[in-house]
Amino acid sequence: MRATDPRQISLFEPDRQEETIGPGAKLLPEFAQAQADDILAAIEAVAAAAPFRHLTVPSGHAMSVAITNCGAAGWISDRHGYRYEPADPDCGLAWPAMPRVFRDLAQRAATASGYNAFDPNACLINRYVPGARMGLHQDKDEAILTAPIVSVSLGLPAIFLWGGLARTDKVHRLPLWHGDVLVWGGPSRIAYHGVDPLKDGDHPLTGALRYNLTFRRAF
Ligand code: MD3
Ligand code: FE
Repeated sequence: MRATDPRQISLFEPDRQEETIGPGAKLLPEFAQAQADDILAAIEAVAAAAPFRHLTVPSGHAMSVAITNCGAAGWISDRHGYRYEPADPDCGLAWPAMPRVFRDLAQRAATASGYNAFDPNACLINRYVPGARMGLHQDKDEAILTAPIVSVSLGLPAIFLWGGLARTDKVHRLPLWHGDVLVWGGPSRIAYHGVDPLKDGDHPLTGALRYNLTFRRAF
């Protein structure tokens, strides 16, 4: 069994190389590790102003993943659909500003993947507890689909699922560990993707949690 076999997920990452995983999509293993403490502290500060919440999707179900946002725009969902909003609907105030450590990391990752001058104005923060998952979906609520999405994983590892441009395309499984960064641009920007139910575990920095940050140009 290879060290990266998704059935063999361990708390700590094996050695991996930077890898193009699809057209315009790149894995930067451990790219965010050195900033992890600062990023986790900044997540706490964002969540103090805009608490994590379980949004309702149009079907009426609550997401198992809890979310919050920072930046000029925040992604939300309710009975009526999905959209970006300049203010937190729970309190009516603007979302917290995007911390500099977030923006700098997202821009460095984009540049390292060949996307210069990435200027994200939205950062969606997902928080997973064991059992939480994200079904296969496309990210198409952004007005500008030419900008990449930069994703940062922290804490417990997860199995990321990604398929093609059709829901029925073959789904690949990719383990993501603490500090891993993915950059999705070009044709891969609208690929179907999701996350398997999180396995239980105890990470030294996050306990039984996984965080994922996605940096987007919303409008
Ligand atoms: C591929 N988040 O927030 S990150 C999401 O781990 C989301 O929480 C997952 O899907 C998570 O929308 C996956 C990797 C990712 C993020 C956005 C993408 C992959 C993507 C957009 C287009 C294609
Ligand atoms: Fe997504």
